[in-house]
Amino acid sequence: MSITGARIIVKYLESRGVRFVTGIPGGSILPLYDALAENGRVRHVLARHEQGAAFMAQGMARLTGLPGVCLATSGPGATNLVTAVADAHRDGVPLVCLTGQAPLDQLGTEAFQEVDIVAITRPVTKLSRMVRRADELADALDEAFALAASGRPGPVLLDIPKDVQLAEADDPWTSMPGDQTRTGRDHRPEGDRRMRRTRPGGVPPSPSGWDASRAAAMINAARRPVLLLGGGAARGLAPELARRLAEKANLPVTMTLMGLGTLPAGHALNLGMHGMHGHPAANRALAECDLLLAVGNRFDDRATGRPETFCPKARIIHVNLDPSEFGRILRADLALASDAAQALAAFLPVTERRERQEWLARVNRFRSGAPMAAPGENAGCARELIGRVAAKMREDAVVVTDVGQHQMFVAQSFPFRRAGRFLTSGGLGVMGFGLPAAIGAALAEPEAQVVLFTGDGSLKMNIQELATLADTGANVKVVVLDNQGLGLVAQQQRLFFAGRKNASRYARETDFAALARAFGVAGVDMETCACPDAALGEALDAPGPALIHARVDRQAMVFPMVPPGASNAEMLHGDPEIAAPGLPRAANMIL
Ligand SMILES: Cc1ncc(C[n+]2csc(CCOP(=O)(O)OP(=O)(O)O)c2C)c(N)n1
Ligand SMILES: [Mg+2]
Repeated sequence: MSITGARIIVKYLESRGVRFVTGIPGGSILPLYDALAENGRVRHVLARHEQGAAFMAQGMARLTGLPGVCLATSGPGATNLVTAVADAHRDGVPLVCLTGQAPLDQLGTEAFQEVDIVAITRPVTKLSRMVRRADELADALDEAFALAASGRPGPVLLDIPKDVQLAEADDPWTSMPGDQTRTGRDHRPEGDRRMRRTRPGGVPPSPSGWDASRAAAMINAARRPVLLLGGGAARGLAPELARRLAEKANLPVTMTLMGLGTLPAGHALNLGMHGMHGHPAANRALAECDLLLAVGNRFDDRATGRPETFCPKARIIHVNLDPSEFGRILRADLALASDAAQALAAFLPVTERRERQEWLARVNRFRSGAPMAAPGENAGCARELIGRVAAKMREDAVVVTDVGQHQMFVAQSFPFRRAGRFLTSGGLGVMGFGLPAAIGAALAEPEAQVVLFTGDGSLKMNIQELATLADTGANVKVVVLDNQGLGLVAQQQRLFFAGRKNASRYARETDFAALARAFGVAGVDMETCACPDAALGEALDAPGPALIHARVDRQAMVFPMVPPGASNAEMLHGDPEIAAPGLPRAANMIL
């Protein structure tokens, strides 16, 4: 029996257990949309911009660990995906993008909405390819899903000309009766179906090629060790194993932005985030440690500062699933290519119990000596509002941010209690990530409490998705920390460009609560309501979407801060002129 290429795609998605696809239709992908409508079992979420669609799919993928799927038409639809695809590539998020393309016989003729999206996305995908025959679609999809989820996850793009979607091919599910993987899959329960077609490449490589005892000997011999956890350690069993290893060997723990939540806030060994806006205690511990066990991280410059001054006294063990990360920024003494959980499980039995009282006492002194709040921060500050929201959230809430000062305030002060439930654009730092990612997360897990902390600049980058939020009724609470401008930019201008705030302040205020209502989302303005705290509580508790507009200090800056290009030891604790007038700048630096 033969079916169209478009039907093969939809049947494949269904058989794989894909519950949602996101996207916007257009001429060259209409056959696929028609097949989706005919099938009716894979739900399509209509975004208002393809970047929004891709970030929604990312939100689903970041929360569940399963590949998110987004669709776009050829030309502008496809190019609108690119920023979110690059973001998925940088943060290791499994994403499958399916784009329509001009018919095969028009390729290269500058046909209407023809663009070489395969070439455009090649540097920011694990694989980007055109599928030229309907009978290759099932295998191409197999490869795309396996590759997106295997090793270090990432995005894959399949470009599918319109005539390939319309062409007939043998039904891969009935034409290969001897092949178990393609027979009768539609009738199996979803969970059983989901990974059925994943090839062996989907299984993380076993650490059998290396010996955990060498790493354990280094950990055992260390007097001042630190365990550093990145985003790769935030999934599956890794957080629990990391906690057990840290407790057994008394390793103080620091996390990257992507790793936050892996060890719960408040844990005695938790030093918080390190790096540019990290906790001074974490940066000091790294400056003094004699052994760094780094798991699932990639030594991003925002985390390491000037690399040659990072952990200057330490031997370094680097565990990463992707060997191409080794030596890119720092040369480790021992580099182990492994999934985080497998490596931690291998270290645990061979790592010895140690008290390390002197080191822990020293690290605790760092912690009590350097508060996170900058001198002069007032009660109307972002940090305080984040704390109030956090106090009203469940422990398993999903926290999403955009990019800017508000993101760093959240990273510094939200008490993350669960691993894998903090969604933020780390490596690429994309303003506009937050709203669509939060919608995706809420759709993937409808029972979850999802809160988005966004900035007035970032929200405007994908504000059109408020309409999608209203359509879907997804349970997202949008908290806008409005400082009337591009706060993080203004901060750098103030600190490093003699205060010349060019193009970082908005002339007019936006009435975000009214805007939300215009889109069909409940809007609360904290300034105009009689009892702001009660209004905040009510908005957070009410089911379904809501936007909370809060004004925050326009002058506030995020401290501590390592100036770009400086060493993590050169942390500023406050604006020298504001926080400590008259003092030389060096007095505000640690070490
Ligand atoms: C798409 C994109 N464009 C520009 C930037 C550069 N940038 C980083 S933070 C920032 C300001 C963000 O403003 P807002 O969302 O209001 O956050 P705030 O810093 O004010 O809290 C800008 C422009 C970026 N990260 N992403
Ligand atoms: Mg702002």
